[in-house]
Amino acid sequence: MRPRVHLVNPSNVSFGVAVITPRWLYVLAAATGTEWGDPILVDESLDLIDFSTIQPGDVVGIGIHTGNALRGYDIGRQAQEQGAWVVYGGIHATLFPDEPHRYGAAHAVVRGDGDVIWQTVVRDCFASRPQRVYEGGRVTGEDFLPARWDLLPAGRYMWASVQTVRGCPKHCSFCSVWRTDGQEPRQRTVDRVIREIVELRRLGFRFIALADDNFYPVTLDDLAQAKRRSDPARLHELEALRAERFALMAQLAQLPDDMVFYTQITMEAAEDPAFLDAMHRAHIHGALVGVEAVTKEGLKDVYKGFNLAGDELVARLRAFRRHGVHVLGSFIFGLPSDRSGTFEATVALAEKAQLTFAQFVLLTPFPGTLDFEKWAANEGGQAEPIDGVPITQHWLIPAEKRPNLFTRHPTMSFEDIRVGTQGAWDRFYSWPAVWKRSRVVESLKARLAFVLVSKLYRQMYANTGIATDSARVARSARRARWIGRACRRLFMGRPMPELQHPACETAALGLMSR
Ligand code: B12
Ligand code: SF4
Repeated sequence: MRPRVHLVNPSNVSFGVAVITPRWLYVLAAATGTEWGDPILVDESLDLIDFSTIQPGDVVGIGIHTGNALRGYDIGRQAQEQGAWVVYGGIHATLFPDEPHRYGAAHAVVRGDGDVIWQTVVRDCFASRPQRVYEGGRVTGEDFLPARWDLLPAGRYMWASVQTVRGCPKHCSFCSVWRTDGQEPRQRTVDRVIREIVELRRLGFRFIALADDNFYPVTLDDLAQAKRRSDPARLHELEALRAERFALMAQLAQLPDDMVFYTQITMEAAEDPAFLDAMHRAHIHGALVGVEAVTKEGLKDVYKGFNLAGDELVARLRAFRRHGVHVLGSFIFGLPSDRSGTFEATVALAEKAQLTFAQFVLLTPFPGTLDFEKWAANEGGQAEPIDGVPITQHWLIPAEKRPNLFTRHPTMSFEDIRVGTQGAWDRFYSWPAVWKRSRVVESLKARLAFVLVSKLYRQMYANTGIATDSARVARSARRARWIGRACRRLFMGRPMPELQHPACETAALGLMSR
């Protein structure tokens, strides 16, 4: 039989359905080309891999972030036993290119973007001469490949994901994006983004997550600073990036009215009413805003001085809602300045700021971040190893033994923080609170859908991530699977194979004139 290419998205928990498509899987599928037939795609957040599909001589590409690296290594070792060529990529492999060789039976590791380099890697493997490490680099916005959506399994995902920009100019201490993806925004060509979205809407996807690092890479303040510094070249560059964002939103606005986009954005967009209005017209009805902390001290802890605290914070968050953009506020617990009252105060602020959704995550020193470096150099290095694994390599500790929190807190115990965090989820997603918030939509059916989605979100992200007790995790995964199945239909629209858009016409004309 002809050797095949497999691409695997590892996961410790399979829900049977998933909220968002793992975009890398479908982008790498496009990068594979068709010379070796269509690649076989496995997303373990749906179903576990079946190793019997792997034949000797096949290529198995595994994408890992820090949280799923250990499962990825397990898959790699088993794939190698089947006689396959094993290749790793993704943010974790980019940060630690030696690790997959040591623990995951890697033949090769790709650092950076896979779009351009992947075919070379596959060809080298099939020729039995893979290199130890390949540098995929940071490809330009024009070179980002559109995903192979024709390979999507039907009815398994609620949201598709399309990327419009990579890189973020900020430098938050808990985030590795600005270091791995760079601080210079790489924006994709507008027509290419729209063509992918039209393809997805034709398939029936109404809900699309814009898998961007930061949808608002140029702030009004950046423009003012460039003007003040009398830096015309920089000013021109920034204005061009901003104009491109508006051009994209103008095209998104021409899509059917039933479409809903969701993105990730910094809070500064709240000061830019023209941008927020353009987002609303573009059907971008939701955005994850990294609020992180509700006090000035907390913001200083995470180098996020550009956020506001207290009542000013409430006013900024409400501005999104006033302009028709619902906010999923993201908060971090376990910061050095947090105290026992922080949990209640954060939920109270989230409610006052009229957030539609919220997530409360535990401070985790992810590698590649400033926080990690500081932590590893200080307390992390002194902590007792678990199962012989130093805590500074926490991702290599088996999931059931892995602590949920790593950073020692000056006044609270790990358990205090875990319980406080669980309490924040419980309070924000209690039945009465969710029912009250469901007023954001009108019909009874939509309100019920809102309730289901809120509960699903909570089961998937809170209980499976924070609970220390494995029975509770398993129960939550079961509930999420059940709610997920019930929700799935709510998200799909009527397929629109006839859908047209000016961006698609331009593409067709381009093809005819070639
Ligand atoms: C969209 C997104 C999400 C979405 C959707 C996730 C999904 N299902 O796809 C949501 C909101 C659900 C999410 C959740 C989380 N996310 Co997230 N997410 C992102 C984001 C912004 C974009 C990812 C994306 O789709 N990019 C587009 C694709 C095409 O790019 P890519 O994945 O980088 O893949 C390219 C290369 O890496 C490479 N590549 C990737 N895999 C492979 C494999 C092979 C074989 C090869 C050759 C190449 C290759 O080629 C690809 C094409 O160029 C990234 C930021 C980032 N810059 O990566 C964070 C990011 C991946 N998330 C992160 C985190 C921490 C999380 C959460 C843990 C947050 C939380 N506390 O709950 C959860 C974990 C969820 C989970 N269990 O997976 C971190 C990971 C850090 C780390 N060291 O691992 C990132 C980097 C953001 C950050 N702030 O640091 N996330
Ligand atoms: S957390 Fe968000 S704003 Fe901060 S550097 Fe990362 S992507 Fe940029």
